[in-house]
Amino acid sequence: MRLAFITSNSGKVMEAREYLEPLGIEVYQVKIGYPEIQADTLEEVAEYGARWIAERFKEPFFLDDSGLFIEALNGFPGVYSAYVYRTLGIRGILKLMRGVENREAYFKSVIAYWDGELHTFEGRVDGEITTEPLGSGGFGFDPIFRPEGFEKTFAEMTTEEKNRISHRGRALKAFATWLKENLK
Ligand code: ITT
Ligand code: NA
Repeated sequence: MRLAFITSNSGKVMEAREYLEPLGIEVYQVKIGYPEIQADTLEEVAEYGARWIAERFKEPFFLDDSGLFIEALNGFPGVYSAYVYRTLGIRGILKLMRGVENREAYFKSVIAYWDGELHTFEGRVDGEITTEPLGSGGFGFDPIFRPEGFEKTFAEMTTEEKNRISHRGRALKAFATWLKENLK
């Protein structure tokens, strides 16, 4: 089976392939932009995007809306993570966090799968914001996020290591489990 992943982000596609290809699901990237509405939750953004795509794309697909939630910043950048990444970048986040003691943060992913109906899968990972960027793997905020219980940032891990514990890996795991049950 082939499944479309609607995303502009090829790092996400790499991670999804690791989970879904062993199930015999070939993931192909489709770069159709969709409106990311201003909403309070990733779920709302993902659901709106999926319904918008479903009007235009006539095969089963999934998309992923993710965000980095920093406790000391009251959850910022959260649902605004893509915009903040493009504007402030990781340097900007480190600057906002300069001198801040509480460095707790989490990543969250919501995967929305559309097969005529909407199905959503979530994952979260807790960790902390480093004081400098470390590592060159991964993408996005990976160089400044160190998951709880690890000495390395996501950018210092292989895709496989990151996937095993990450927000997206957990959402993908739930998605893969559901597909195994429901694609029979
Ligand atoms: P889409 O086309 O799939 O929406 P995007 O990169 O805009 O791609 P999101 O809106 O879901 O994706 O992501 C919000 C921001 O958070 C964006 O800047 C990403 O680079 C970043 N991000 C998402 N997942 C991440 C991860 O696993 N590690 C580091 N940064 C991540
Ligand atoms: Na996005």
